Amino acid sequence: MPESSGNAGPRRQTHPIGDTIGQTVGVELESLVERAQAQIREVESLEELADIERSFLGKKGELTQQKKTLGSLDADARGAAGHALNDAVSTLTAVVGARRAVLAAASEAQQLEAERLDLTEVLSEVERGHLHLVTQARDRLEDVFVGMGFTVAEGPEVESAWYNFEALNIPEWHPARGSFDTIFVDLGEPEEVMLRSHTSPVQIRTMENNEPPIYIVAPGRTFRTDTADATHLPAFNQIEGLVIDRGIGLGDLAGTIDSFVKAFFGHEVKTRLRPSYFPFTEPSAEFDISTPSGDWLELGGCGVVHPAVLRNCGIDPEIWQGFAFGFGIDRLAVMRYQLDDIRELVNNDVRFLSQF
Ligand code: FA5
Repeated sequence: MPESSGNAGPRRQTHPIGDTIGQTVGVELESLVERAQAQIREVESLEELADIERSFLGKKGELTQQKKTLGSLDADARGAAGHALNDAVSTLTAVVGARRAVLAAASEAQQLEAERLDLTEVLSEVERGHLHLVTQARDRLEDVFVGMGFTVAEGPEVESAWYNFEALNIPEWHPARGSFDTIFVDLGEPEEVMLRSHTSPVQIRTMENNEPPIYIVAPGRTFRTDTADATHLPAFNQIEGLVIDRGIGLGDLAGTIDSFVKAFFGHEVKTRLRPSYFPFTEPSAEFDISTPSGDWLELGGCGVVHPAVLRNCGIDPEIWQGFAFGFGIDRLAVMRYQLDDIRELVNNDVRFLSQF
């Protein structure tokens, strides 16, 4: 139904504040409401808004005080002034509510902005790390050998006496056993479980589990009671090589070592074999590489796989022959990067490591 039906309009208009006191109340109220609205419009924080709300609408607020004057008016004027006061309270409550909503939204937006993470931000100076020298050398060795047709094998760092010694033709009484400076683990029979002192046990594990022909390299950590000095670490890395095929001899070993050294160090570097002794190879040799100053540097040991080792792994030495080699990756990194002391590799001095 349309509102202008000829009936009485809103109460405020049908009950004008008639008498003097009523007029006084009406005028004061109007200016109070205007003053309050102006203050509310200008307020910039929720806390200040709450103060203003309290000062007009609170228990001791100005509007509440006005209500207390109603008792001194006559009945008619009291009714009109009462309505006017209630209207003023509702108006101000609505204005405070609207302002509070605006301020709350602004404060939330401000907080979101402060907590914003710019995922598209590009940092200009990113300090990138890189692989450790020994890891770089190991990766490169694997690449070179894989390029020559080898696959990469692995074995455990904790070994039994069988794999670390006996299957490699080093029985308990053998003097070579003492030369490996083994670190034993306090498990099972005394001196039966140990940290592997070389990567040669991986030869045995590979031959036990694979039919020849075999062409593997096995890089990994090895451990000895050696005291750390310029050329020794108690925990160091070796890489083992093993080839088992028909008609393999010392010439294949020498050719393989020479090819690998030239691929790793460069074509100008020469290699040589010197007679040596290992119980698991016969004949055995140490292999050296030439240095720019004309000296020779020992890189590792090698030899033709001993028939007893083949038999220990169930391989018939009448049909299959092979060669093996093993050398220190840390010492190789020392040579390649011309370091003075092998301990630099484990001091973890970032100023040193970041140069490579
Ligand atoms: C062996 O460990 C034999 N298993 C190598 C081998 C494999 C011979 C296959 C024949 C056939 P040797 O003890 O010499 O050999 O160690 C080989 C290389 O490991 C050394 O030439 C050296 O480069 C490195 N090496 C040995 N002890 C340490 C150490 N404490 N710190 C750093 N590198 C070491």
